[in-house]
Amino acid sequence: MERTLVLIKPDGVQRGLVGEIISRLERRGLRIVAAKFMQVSRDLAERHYAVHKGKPFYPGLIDYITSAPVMAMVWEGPNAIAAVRQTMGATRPTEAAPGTVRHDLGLEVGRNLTHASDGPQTASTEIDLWFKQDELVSWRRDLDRWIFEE
Ligand code: IDP
Ligand code: MG
Repeated sequence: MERTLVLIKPDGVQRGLVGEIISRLERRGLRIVAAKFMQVSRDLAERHYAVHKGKPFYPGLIDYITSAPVMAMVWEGPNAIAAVRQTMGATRPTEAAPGTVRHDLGLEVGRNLTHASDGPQTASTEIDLWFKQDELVSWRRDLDRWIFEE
């Protein structure tokens, strides 16, 4: 079972799309592990996006992610990292496939609604950056055997 960090960015929160995006992940069959509604500090934003430091869009990206609250979450499931990135769609909404969050709900790369970890190493680092161990809830759903082959 894989875990991945998901953020509903300030535009998703401001536009009232938190429920819609969570609903898509739930319906996909992924299981929520942690959630926290929070204002992101500049320090956390800079650590989260450290890999993009120096790129032209970096200052705008830090302003964007700190501009209003976000919904930070951890989701799990088989191949959860790839599954969540697939549900979110390509980084640029106009390149994202129809049916994805970014295609269906967005237009601009700088307002692309969500973040999702892009690999096992980043997922692990990002989950540790955003959540304490005791904020992660290990649990089972009665429905799991109808979603997970196990
Ligand atoms: P990802 O979120 O799909 O993993 P990354 O390439 O890791 O995409 O970029 C991180 C975030 O930076 C994007 O989600 C987007 O919000 C922002 N971003 C990336 N490229 C651009 C750009 O060219 N202009 C403005 N913002 C960008
Ligand atoms: Mg990324």
